[in-house]
Amino acid sequence: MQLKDKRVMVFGAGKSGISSIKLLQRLGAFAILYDSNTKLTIESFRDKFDIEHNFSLVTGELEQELIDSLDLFVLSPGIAIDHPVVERIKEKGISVWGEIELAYRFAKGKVIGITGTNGKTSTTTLVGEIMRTYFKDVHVVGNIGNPYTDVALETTEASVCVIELSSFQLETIHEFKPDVSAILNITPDHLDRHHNMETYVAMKENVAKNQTMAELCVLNYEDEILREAAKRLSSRIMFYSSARRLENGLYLEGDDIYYSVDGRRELVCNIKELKVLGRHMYENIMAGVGIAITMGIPMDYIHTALVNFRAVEHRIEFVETIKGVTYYNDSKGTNPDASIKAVQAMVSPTLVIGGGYDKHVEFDEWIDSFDGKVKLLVLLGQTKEQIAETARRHGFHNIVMVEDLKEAVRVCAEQAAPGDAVLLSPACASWGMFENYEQRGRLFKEYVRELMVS
Ligand code: UMA
Repeated sequence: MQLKDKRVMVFGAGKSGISSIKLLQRLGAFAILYDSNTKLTIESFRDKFDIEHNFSLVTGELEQELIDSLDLFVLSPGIAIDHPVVERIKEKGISVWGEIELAYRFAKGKVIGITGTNGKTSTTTLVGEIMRTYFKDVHVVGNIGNPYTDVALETTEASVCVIELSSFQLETIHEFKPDVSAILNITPDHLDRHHNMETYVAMKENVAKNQTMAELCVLNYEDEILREAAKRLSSRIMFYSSARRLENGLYLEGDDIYYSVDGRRELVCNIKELKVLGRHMYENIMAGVGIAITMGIPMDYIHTALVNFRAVEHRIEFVETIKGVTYYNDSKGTNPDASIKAVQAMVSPTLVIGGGYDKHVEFDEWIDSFDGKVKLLVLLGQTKEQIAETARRHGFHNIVMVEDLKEAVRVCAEQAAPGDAVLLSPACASWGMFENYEQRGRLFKEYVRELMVS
């Protein structure tokens, strides 16, 4: 679709919306930014893009006449496709594209799409680093925080875009077709948005929905949902496993990761060479290696990137050791499964800070994973009562309720003994109390560092 002189409305004035507007302006479209927040003014965008040129801002109620005048509607990931405004747009037969679809239609080069409930950011970062050892023009974009629309028009046939994709972003793709995709794992998350697990799984599978036998999807063999999904997908499949030897694909055996083709295996690396820890990280590594092999990267380039790869910020990130207590920031633990992996990675008695935005998920398995290792649970946010009730039901009673993160850090500092670990891994999103998980993680680190001077 040519967008020159077309009237395109973008819903959501966050990162994705602003980048979409910039792209639309460059394409010669008339861009209308729409947001529910009535406090926004045109002036708020002066330093973001050219507000004088082919642009208007609308907030609050949407006039039907304006809707009728639109050629295309672009949706930010934070807004659901069943939002009443979006329903009105669909009723008029106007196409609704996500920000990813918009970027894809105008981008060139190779595309790698990575999704899954957990490990997306680490894997996307790793794949970006491997790609950079071999290709000149690599862009790491998507849910990781850099909108794809920001780079779409800079790409050439020689470019590689590595895209982290959330289930939100995959709700609104149409023609998006990655050359290589990966689904890392699927466990309950975002059920408030997708309503049920079936829809959530379907959104994740969307990453591969347009792929054919000319493209490949990398899947975790140890995830039962994905093993089933493989039967439905129309792409070629490459599996990886952290628990068994595979005839074809990647697997972890002892301390070694192998790549196998018809049973003939090649050593990828020994996990002792790596700077990252935990079975979940070895799984992410295997997914990344599967993608890299498919992109034609020689094993020695892959190996170099693997041994240099470090954990990303907010993912079981070491903060400080103060009075013998070690603090870890796992603010990226925004669902129970991620937080289970963080608890499992701890090697000493641990005080956990949890709770946050309510995504309508259950916390039973997270509490079960405490397994005698967690000595105190400090809870905050919308979900604190639900988590406390679940914990008590599972026989865990050492719980302290707090009002905010600062108080949580203070309580932990008071109750921890030398040799203990304090882990911020909330099992919940940050929304409602913080702008995002990054802000929550940064504040946690700030509060921890304040303990050093107190
Ligand atoms: N808005 C409305 N009406 C609504 C809801 C929101 O007008 O009903 C407006 C808000 O007023 C605000 C804007 O929409 O102005 C925010 O849009 P957004 O929520 O889509 O946020 P962006 O800043 O565009 O960030 C999005 C992703 N956010 C979400 O999916 C919630 C970012 O992922 C992503 O990094 C960014 O695009 C760039 O691609 C963050 C995230 O939390 C990290 N992702 C979730 C996760 O990882 O679990 C999915």
